[in-house]
Amino acid sequence: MAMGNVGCSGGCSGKTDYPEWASEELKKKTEEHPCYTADGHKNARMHIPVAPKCNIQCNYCNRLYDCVNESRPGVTSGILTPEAAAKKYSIVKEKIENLKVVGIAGPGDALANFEETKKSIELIKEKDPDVIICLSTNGLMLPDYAEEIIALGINHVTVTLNSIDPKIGAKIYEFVNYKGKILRGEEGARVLQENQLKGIEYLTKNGVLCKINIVLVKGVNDHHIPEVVKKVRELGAFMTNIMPLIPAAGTVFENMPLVSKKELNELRNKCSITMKQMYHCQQCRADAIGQLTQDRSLEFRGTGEEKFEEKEERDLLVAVASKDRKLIDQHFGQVDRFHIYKYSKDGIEFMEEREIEKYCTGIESCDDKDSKIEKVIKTLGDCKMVLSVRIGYGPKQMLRSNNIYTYELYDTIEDGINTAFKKING
Ligand code: CLF
Ligand code: SF4
Repeated sequence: MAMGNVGCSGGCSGKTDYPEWASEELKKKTEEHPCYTADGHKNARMHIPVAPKCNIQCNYCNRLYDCVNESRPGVTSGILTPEAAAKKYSIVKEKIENLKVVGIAGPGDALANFEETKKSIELIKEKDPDVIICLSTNGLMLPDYAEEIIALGINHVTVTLNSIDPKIGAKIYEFVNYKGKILRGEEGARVLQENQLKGIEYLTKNGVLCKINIVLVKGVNDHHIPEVVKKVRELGAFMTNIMPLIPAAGTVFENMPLVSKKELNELRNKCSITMKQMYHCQQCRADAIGQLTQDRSLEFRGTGEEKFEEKEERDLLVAVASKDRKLIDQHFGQVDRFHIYKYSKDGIEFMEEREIEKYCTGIESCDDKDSKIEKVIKTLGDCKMVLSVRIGYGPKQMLRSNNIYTYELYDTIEDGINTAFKKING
Protein backbone atom coordinates (compact mmCIF):
# COMPACT_ATOMS: atom_id res chain seq x y z
CA MET A 1 0.00 0.00 0.00
CA ALA A 2 1.42 3.33 -0.98
CA MET A 3 1.32 6.12 1.54
CA GLY A 4 0.91 9.71 0.48
CA ASN A 5 3.70 12.19 0.70
CA VAL A 6 5.04 12.85 4.12
CA GLY A 7 4.60 16.59 3.86
CA CYS A 8 7.96 17.87 4.95
CA SER A 9 8.47 21.55 5.35
CA GLY A 10 11.67 20.82 7.22
CA GLY A 11 13.58 19.31 4.38
CA CYS A 12 12.39 15.97 3.03
CA SER A 13 10.55 15.82 -0.24
CA GLY A 14 9.71 13.79 -3.26
CA LYS A 15 7.99 10.51 -3.68
CA THR A 16 7.62 9.09 -0.20
CA ASP A 17 5.89 5.76 -0.40
CA TYR A 18 6.21 3.41 2.46
CA PRO A 19 6.71 -0.09 1.18
CA GLU A 20 3.68 -2.33 1.22
CA TRP A 21 5.10 -4.45 3.97
CA ALA A 22 5.63 -1.53 6.35
CA SER A 23 3.64 -2.14 9.53
CA GLU A 24 1.82 0.63 11.38
CA GLU A 25 4.40 0.30 14.12
CA LEU A 26 7.28 0.81 11.69
CA LYS A 27 5.57 3.84 10.15
CA LYS A 28 5.00 5.28 13.62
CA LYS A 29 8.67 4.79 14.51
CA THR A 30 9.78 6.30 11.23
CA GLU A 31 7.64 9.37 11.81
CA GLU A 32 9.64 9.84 15.00
CA HIS A 33 13.02 9.55 13.26
CA PRO A 34 14.62 12.97 12.75
CA CYS A 35 16.47 11.99 9.58
CA TYR A 36 13.68 10.05 7.87
CA THR A 37 10.61 12.24 8.19
CA ALA A 38 9.38 15.76 8.80
CA ASP A 39 7.51 14.88 11.98
CA GLY A 40 10.68 13.44 13.38
CA HIS A 41 12.64 16.69 13.13
CA LYS A 42 11.52 17.74 16.59
CA ASN A 43 13.09 14.64 18.10
CA ALA A 44 16.67 14.04 19.13
CA ARG A 45 19.14 11.35 18.18
CA MET A 46 22.28 10.23 19.91
CA HIS A 47 25.25 8.80 18.06
CA ILE A 48 27.43 6.38 19.96
CA PRO A 49 31.01 6.36 18.64
CA VAL A 50 31.78 2.68 19.19
CA ALA A 51 33.12 1.83 15.73
CA PRO A 52 36.66 3.17 15.16
CA LYS A 53 37.91 0.86 12.38
CA CYS A 54 37.07 1.05 8.70
CA ASN A 55 37.47 -1.53 5.96
CA ILE A 56 37.60 0.71 2.90
CA GLN A 57 39.41 3.91 2.00
CA CYS A 58 37.26 6.58 0.38
CA ASN A 59 39.26 9.20 -1.48
CA TYR A 60 37.51 11.95 0.48
CA CYS A 61 38.25 10.55 3.92
CA ASN A 62 41.00 11.57 6.27
CA ARG A 63 40.98 8.75 8.80
CA LEU A 64 42.30 10.92 11.58
CA TYR A 65 38.68 12.02 11.80
CA ASP A 66 35.16 10.63 11.67
CA CYS A 67 33.65 8.71 8.76
CA VAL A 68 32.84 11.38 6.18
CA ASN A 69 29.97 9.32 4.82
CA GLU A 70 27.93 10.75 7.69
CA SER A 71 30.15 13.44 9.12
CA ARG A 72 31.87 16.68 8.32
CA PRO A 73 35.59 16.27 7.67
CA GLY A 74 37.80 17.56 10.46
CA VAL A 75 35.55 16.38 13.28
CA THR A 76 37.00 13.95 15.77
CA SER A 77 34.93 11.88 18.16
CA GLY A 78 36.18 9.96 21.15
CA ILE A 79 35.66 6.22 21.21
CA LEU A 80 33.27 4.52 23.61
CA THR A 81 33.20 0.90 24.69
CA PRO A 82 29.76 -0.70 24.40
CA GLU A 83 29.40 -0.56 28.19
CA ALA A 84 30.34 3.12 28.30
CA ALA A 85 27.96 3.84 25.42
CA ALA A 86 25.09 2.22 27.31
CA LYS A 87 25.96 4.15 30.43
CA LYS A 88 26.07 7.40 28.48
CA TYR A 89 22.73 6.58 26.87
CA SER A 90 21.06 6.46 30.30
CA ILE A 91 22.58 9.82 31.24
CA VAL A 92 21.48 11.46 27.98
CA LYS A 93 18.01 9.90 28.04
CA GLU A 94 17.39 11.35 31.45
CA LYS A 95 18.20 14.86 30.23
CA ILE A 96 16.76 14.78 26.72
CA GLU A 97 13.18 13.69 26.85
CA ASN A 98 12.59 13.62 23.12
CA LEU A 99 15.56 11.32 22.48
CA LYS A 100 14.15 8.74 20.10
CA VAL A 101 17.05 7.34 18.10
CA VAL A 102 20.43 5.83 18.84
CA GLY A 103 22.64 5.86 15.76
CA ILE A 104 25.94 4.17 15.07
CA ALA A 105 27.76 6.21 12.46
CA GLY A 106 31.43 5.63 13.04
CA PRO A 107 33.88 7.16 13.55
CA GLY A 108 34.75 4.26 11.18
CA ASP A 109 32.28 1.73 9.87
CA ALA A 110 29.60 0.15 12.07
CA LEU A 111 30.01 -3.25 10.44
CA ALA A 112 33.82 -3.23 10.43
CA ASN A 113 33.37 -3.23 14.22
CA PHE A 114 30.40 -5.53 14.37
CA GLU A 115 31.07 -7.05 17.79
CA GLU A 116 31.16 -3.60 19.41
CA THR A 117 28.15 -2.45 17.40
CA LYS A 118 26.11 -5.50 18.35
CA LYS A 119 27.05 -5.43 22.02
CA SER A 120 26.19 -1.72 22.27
CA ILE A 121 22.78 -2.27 20.73
CA GLU A 122 22.02 -5.18 23.03
CA LEU A 123 23.01 -3.21 26.13
CA ILE A 124 21.01 -0.15 25.13
CA LYS A 125 17.95 -2.18 24.18
CA GLU A 126 18.05 -3.85 27.58
CA LYS A 127 17.69 -0.40 29.10
CA ASP A 128 15.16 0.90 26.60
CA PRO A 129 13.46 -1.65 24.33
CA ASP A 130 11.52 1.09 22.50
CA VAL A 131 14.47 3.13 21.31
CA ILE A 132 14.94 3.24 17.53
CA ILE A 133 18.33 1.87 16.56
CA CYS A 134 19.81 3.30 13.40
CA LEU A 135 22.93 1.98 11.67
CA SER A 136 25.08 3.68 9.10
CA THR A 137 27.53 1.66 7.01
CA ASN A 138 29.56 1.66 3.83
CA GLY A 139 27.83 -1.65 3.11
CA LEU A 140 30.87 -3.81 2.39
CA MET A 141 29.97 -6.33 5.08
CA LEU A 142 26.19 -6.17 4.67
CA PRO A 143 25.80 -9.62 3.10
CA ASP A 144 27.60 -11.08 6.12
CA TYR A 145 25.69 -9.18 8.79
CA ALA A 146 22.27 -8.38 7.32
CA GLU A 147 20.65 -11.35 9.05
CA GLU A 148 22.08 -10.37 12.40
CA ILE A 149 21.03 -6.77 11.88
CA ILE A 150 17.48 -7.96 11.40
CA ALA A 151 17.72 -10.30 14.38
CA LEU A 152 18.80 -7.32 16.49
CA GLY A 153 15.50 -5.65 15.61
CA ILE A 154 17.03 -2.81 13.61
CA ASN A 155 14.57 -1.16 11.21
CA HIS A 156 16.61 1.76 9.91
CA VAL A 157 19.89 1.34 8.05
CA THR A 158 21.80 3.91 6.04
CA VAL A 159 24.15 2.68 3.32
CA THR A 160 26.53 5.05 1.59
CA LEU A 161 26.51 4.12 -2.07
CA ASN A 162 28.31 6.50 -4.39
CA SER A 163 28.29 4.52 -7.60
CA ILE A 164 26.90 1.46 -9.33
CA ASP A 165 29.57 1.52 -12.01
CA PRO A 166 32.96 0.04 -11.02
CA LYS A 167 34.71 2.44 -13.40
CA ILE A 168 33.33 5.38 -11.43
CA GLY A 169 33.74 3.60 -8.11
CA ALA A 170 37.43 3.05 -8.90
CA LYS A 171 37.84 6.83 -8.91
CA ILE A 172 36.18 7.19 -5.51
CA TYR A 173 37.78 4.39 -3.49
CA GLU A 174 41.48 3.98 -2.97
CA PHE A 175 41.04 0.40 -1.82
CA VAL A 176 38.63 -2.04 -0.29
CA ASN A 177 39.85 -4.35 2.45
CA TYR A 178 37.57 -7.32 1.98
CA LYS A 179 38.11 -9.88 4.71
CA GLY A 180 41.82 -9.07 4.87
CA LYS A 181 42.39 -8.88 1.11
CA ILE A 182 43.23 -5.47 -0.32
CA LEU A 183 41.35 -4.87 -3.58
CA ARG A 184 42.04 -1.81 -5.68
CA GLY A 185 40.62 -0.10 -8.74
CA GLU A 186 37.60 -1.59 -10.46
CA GLU A 187 38.02 -4.91 -8.66
CA GLY A 188 37.62 -3.27 -5.25
CA ALA A 189 34.79 -1.02 -6.42
CA ARG A 190 32.96 -4.00 -7.92
CA VAL A 191 33.10 -6.09 -4.73
CA LEU A 192 31.98 -3.11 -2.66
CA GLN A 193 29.13 -2.27 -5.00
CA GLU A 194 27.92 -5.86 -5.30
CA ASN A 195 27.85 -6.23 -1.54
CA GLN A 196 26.10 -2.90 -1.08
CA LEU A 197 23.37 -3.75 -3.59
CA LYS A 198 22.96 -7.30 -2.33
CA GLY A 199 22.75 -5.99 1.23
CA ILE A 200 20.23 -3.27 0.44
CA GLU A 201 17.99 -5.72 -1.38
CA TYR A 202 18.14 -8.23 1.45
CA LEU A 203 17.37 -5.62 4.08
CA THR A 204 14.46 -4.05 2.22
CA LYS A 205 12.98 -7.51 1.60
CA ASN A 206 13.20 -8.23 5.30
CA GLY A 207 11.56 -5.26 6.90
CA VAL A 208 14.34 -2.66 7.07
CA LEU A 209 13.86 0.89 5.79
CA CYS A 210 17.07 1.77 3.97
CA LYS A 211 18.25 5.32 3.48
CA ILE A 212 21.00 5.70 0.91
CA ASN A 213 23.64 8.37 1.37
CA ILE A 214 25.36 9.46 -1.83
CA VAL A 215 28.39 11.73 -1.74
CA LEU A 216 28.27 14.04 -4.74
CA VAL A 217 31.75 14.38 -6.22
CA LYS A 218 31.63 16.93 -8.99
CA GLY A 219 33.15 15.63 -12.21
CA VAL A 220 33.26 12.07 -10.87
CA ASN A 221 29.76 10.79 -10.05
CA ASP A 222 27.46 13.82 -10.48
CA HIS A 223 25.98 12.67 -13.80
CA HIS A 224 25.73 9.12 -12.53
CA ILE A 225 23.72 9.86 -9.37
CA PRO A 226 20.22 9.71 -10.97
CA GLU A 227 21.10 6.18 -12.08
CA VAL A 228 22.14 5.25 -8.54
CA VAL A 229 18.87 6.67 -7.19
CA LYS A 230 16.87 4.71 -9.75
CA LYS A 231 18.67 1.49 -8.89
CA VAL A 232 18.16 1.78 -5.15
CA ARG A 233 14.52 2.66 -5.71
CA GLU A 234 14.18 -0.63 -7.63
CA LEU A 235 15.79 -2.44 -4.73
CA GLY A 236 13.21 -1.00 -2.35
CA ALA A 237 15.20 1.73 -0.61
CA PHE A 238 13.12 4.33 1.24
CA MET A 239 14.95 7.56 0.46
CA THR A 240 18.24 8.99 -0.73
CA ASN A 241 20.38 11.65 0.88
CA ILE A 242 22.65 13.33 -1.67
CA MET A 243 25.42 15.02 0.27
CA PRO A 244 28.03 17.46 -1.00
CA LEU A 245 31.67 16.45 -0.98
CA ILE A 246 33.59 18.58 1.49
CA PRO A 247 37.17 18.31 0.23
CA ALA A 248 39.25 17.39 3.29
CA ALA A 249 42.92 18.26 3.58
CA GLY A 250 45.28 15.34 3.22
CA THR A 251 42.91 13.34 1.02
CA VAL A 252 43.05 12.45 -2.67
CA PHE A 253 40.03 14.72 -3.22
CA GLU A 254 41.40 17.69 -1.29
CA ASN A 255 41.47 19.89 -4.40
CA MET A 256 38.16 18.80 -5.87
CA PRO A 257 35.64 21.56 -6.62
CA LEU A 258 32.98 22.50 -4.11
CA VAL A 259 29.33 21.91 -4.94
CA SER A 260 27.04 24.90 -4.53
CA LYS A 261 23.80 24.59 -2.59
CA LYS A 262 21.99 25.44 -5.83
CA GLU A 263 23.65 22.61 -7.77
CA LEU A 264 23.02 20.20 -4.93
CA ASN A 265 19.35 21.06 -4.64
CA GLU A 266 18.86 20.95 -8.40
CA LEU A 267 20.12 17.39 -8.40
CA ARG A 268 18.01 16.49 -5.39
CA ASN A 269 14.95 18.01 -7.05
CA LYS A 270 15.62 16.04 -10.21
CA CYS A 271 15.95 12.82 -8.19
CA SER A 272 12.87 13.56 -6.11
CA ILE A 273 10.79 12.48 -9.11
CA THR A 274 12.21 9.01 -8.60
CA MET A 275 12.11 8.86 -4.83
CA LYS A 276 12.00 10.73 -1.55
CA GLN A 277 14.97 13.00 -0.95
CA MET A 278 16.55 14.30 2.20
CA TYR A 279 17.33 18.02 2.18
CA HIS A 280 18.17 18.60 5.82
CA CYS A 281 21.20 16.42 6.51
CA GLN A 282 23.61 18.10 8.91
CA GLN A 283 26.57 15.79 8.21
CA CYS A 284 26.76 15.25 11.94
CA ARG A 285 29.64 13.99 14.01
CA ALA A 286 29.94 10.37 15.14
CA ASP A 287 29.14 11.43 18.71
CA ALA A 288 26.38 13.95 17.88
CA ILE A 289 23.58 14.31 20.43
CA GLY A 290 20.35 16.29 20.23
CA GLN A 291 18.10 17.57 17.48
CA LEU A 292 19.75 17.69 14.08
CA THR A 293 20.04 21.46 14.17
CA GLN A 294 21.08 21.73 17.79
CA ASP A 295 24.06 19.59 18.69
CA ARG A 296 24.42 19.08 22.44
CA SER A 297 27.30 16.60 22.36
CA LEU A 298 29.67 18.94 24.21
CA GLU A 299 27.31 19.04 27.17
CA PHE A 300 27.72 15.29 27.58
CA ARG A 301 31.39 15.01 26.74
CA GLY A 302 33.21 12.77 29.20
CA THR A 303 30.04 11.33 30.74
CA GLY A 304 30.62 8.07 28.89
CA GLU A 305 34.37 7.93 29.66
CA GLU A 306 35.34 8.42 26.03
CA LYS A 307 38.82 7.38 25.05
CA PHE A 308 40.55 9.86 22.80
CA GLU A 309 44.05 8.49 22.70
CA GLU A 310 43.69 6.94 19.28
CA LYS A 311 41.83 9.81 17.69
CA GLU A 312 43.11 13.03 19.12
CA GLU A 313 46.18 14.83 17.99
CA ARG A 314 47.76 14.43 21.36
CA ASP A 315 49.59 11.20 22.07
CA LEU A 316 49.89 10.25 18.44
CA LEU A 317 52.96 8.18 17.66
CA VAL A 318 55.02 8.90 14.56
CA ALA A 319 57.70 6.62 13.07
CA VAL A 320 60.55 8.49 11.42
CA ALA A 321 63.08 7.17 8.89
CA SER A 322 66.31 8.82 9.94
CA LYS A 323 70.01 7.85 9.95
CA ASP A 324 71.07 10.03 12.84
CA ARG A 325 67.88 11.21 14.54
CA LYS A 326 68.34 14.75 13.25
CA LEU A 327 66.96 14.66 9.74
CA ILE A 328 64.26 12.69 7.96
CA ASP A 329 66.71 11.40 5.39
CA GLN A 330 66.01 7.74 4.63
CA HIS A 331 63.93 5.84 2.10
CA PHE A 332 61.28 3.67 3.82
CA GLY A 333 62.73 0.54 2.23
CA GLN A 334 66.18 1.19 3.66
CA VAL A 335 65.25 1.59 7.28
CA ASP A 336 66.43 -1.01 9.75
CA ARG A 337 65.31 0.94 12.78
CA PHE A 338 62.57 3.55 13.08
CA HIS A 339 62.71 6.40 15.56
CA ILE A 340 59.41 6.75 17.35
CA TYR A 341 58.17 10.16 18.47
CA LYS A 342 55.12 11.24 20.41
CA TYR A 343 53.26 14.18 18.88
CA SER A 344 51.04 16.11 21.27
CA LYS A 345 49.75 19.60 21.81
CA ASP A 346 52.65 20.02 24.26
CA GLY A 347 55.26 19.31 21.62
CA ILE A 348 57.26 16.49 20.08
CA GLU A 349 59.02 13.97 22.26
CA PHE A 350 61.39 11.15 21.32
CA MET A 351 60.13 7.85 22.74
CA GLU A 352 62.26 4.96 21.49
CA GLU A 353 63.93 3.14 18.60
CA ARG A 354 62.30 0.12 17.03
CA GLU A 355 64.38 -2.34 15.04
CA ILE A 356 63.06 -3.74 11.83
CA GLU A 357 64.49 -5.97 9.19
CA LYS A 358 65.18 -3.78 6.21
CA TYR A 359 62.12 -3.85 3.96
CA CYS A 360 64.24 -3.84 0.81
CA THR A 361 67.59 -5.59 1.04
CA GLY A 362 68.19 -6.25 -2.61
CA ILE A 363 66.82 -8.32 -5.44
CA GLU A 364 67.44 -11.73 -3.83
CA SER A 365 65.07 -11.00 -1.00
CA CYS A 366 62.32 -9.41 -3.06
CA ASP A 367 60.05 -12.49 -2.96
CA ASP A 368 59.89 -12.09 0.74
CA LYS A 369 58.54 -8.56 0.62
CA ASP A 370 55.01 -9.31 1.71
CA SER A 371 55.99 -10.95 4.94
CA LYS A 372 58.47 -8.15 5.61
CA ILE A 373 55.93 -5.38 5.20
CA GLU A 374 53.68 -7.35 7.52
CA LYS A 375 56.47 -7.31 10.11
CA VAL A 376 56.87 -3.57 9.63
CA ILE A 377 53.14 -3.08 10.15
CA LYS A 378 53.25 -5.15 13.33
CA THR A 379 56.19 -3.13 14.63
CA LEU A 380 54.55 0.20 13.78
CA GLY A 381 50.95 -0.85 14.42
CA ASP A 382 50.36 1.78 17.12
CA CYS A 383 51.81 4.62 15.01
CA LYS A 384 49.57 7.08 13.21
CA MET A 385 52.11 8.14 10.65
CA VAL A 386 55.39 7.16 9.01
CA LEU A 387 57.71 9.88 7.70
CA SER A 388 60.40 9.06 5.16
CA VAL A 389 62.12 10.64 2.17
CA ARG A 390 60.43 8.19 -0.16
CA ILE A 391 58.13 5.20 0.08
CA GLY A 392 57.01 2.81 -2.65
CA TYR A 393 53.39 2.53 -3.75
CA GLY A 394 52.93 -1.02 -2.37
CA PRO A 395 54.08 -0.39 1.22
CA LYS A 396 52.27 2.96 1.21
CA GLN A 397 48.96 1.25 0.41
CA MET A 398 49.57 -1.52 2.93
CA LEU A 399 50.26 1.01 5.68
CA ARG A 400 47.23 3.07 4.71
CA SER A 401 44.99 0.03 4.83
CA ASN A 402 46.17 -0.40 8.40
CA ASN A 403 45.24 3.19 9.19
CA ILE A 404 48.85 4.41 9.15
CA TYR A 405 49.47 7.58 7.17
CA THR A 406 52.67 8.09 5.19
CA TYR A 407 54.29 11.36 4.34
CA GLU A 408 57.34 11.94 2.14
CA LEU A 409 59.68 14.81 2.85
CA TYR A 410 63.28 15.72 3.59
CA ASP A 411 63.48 17.96 6.65
CA THR A 412 64.52 18.13 10.29
CA ILE A 413 62.51 15.71 12.37
CA GLU A 414 60.66 18.34 14.37
CA ASP A 415 59.76 20.50 11.38
CA GLY A 416 58.87 17.44 9.35
CA ILE A 417 56.44 16.10 11.96
CA ASN A 418 54.80 19.52 12.33
CA THR A 419 54.51 19.94 8.55
CA ALA A 420 52.98 16.50 8.10
CA PHE A 421 50.36 17.00 10.81
CA LYS A 422 49.53 20.48 9.58
CA LYS A 423 49.00 19.12 6.11
CA ILE A 424 46.76 16.30 7.29
CA ASN A 425 44.81 18.45 9.72
CA GLY A 426 44.22 21.11 7.09
FE1 CLF B 1 22.37 9.14 12.76
FE2 CLF B 1 22.40 8.77 10.22
FE3 CLF B 1 20.76 7.42 11.71
FE4 CLF B 1 20.35 9.97 11.31
S1 CLF B 1 22.35 10.99 11.16
S2 CLF B 1 22.92 7.25 11.76
S3 CLF B 1 20.30 8.36 9.77
S4 CLF B 1 20.32 8.92 13.26
FE5 CLF B 1 20.92 12.26 9.71
FE6 CLF B 1 23.16 13.20 10.60
FE7 CLF B 1 22.57 13.43 8.05
FE8 CLF B 1 23.15 11.14 9.06
S5 CLF B 1 21.51 14.37 9.72
S6 CLF B 1 24.54 12.80 8.92
S7 CLF B 1 21.48 11.57 7.70
FE1 SF4 C 1 36.21 7.09 5.82
FE2 SF4 C 1 34.88 5.96 3.82
FE3 SF4 C 1 35.60 4.50 5.95
FE4 SF4 C 1 33.70 6.36 6.21
S1 SF4 C 1 33.59 4.52 4.94
S2 SF4 C 1 35.45 5.99 7.61
S3 SF4 C 1 34.39 7.94 4.75
S4 SF4 C 1 36.98 5.47 4.50
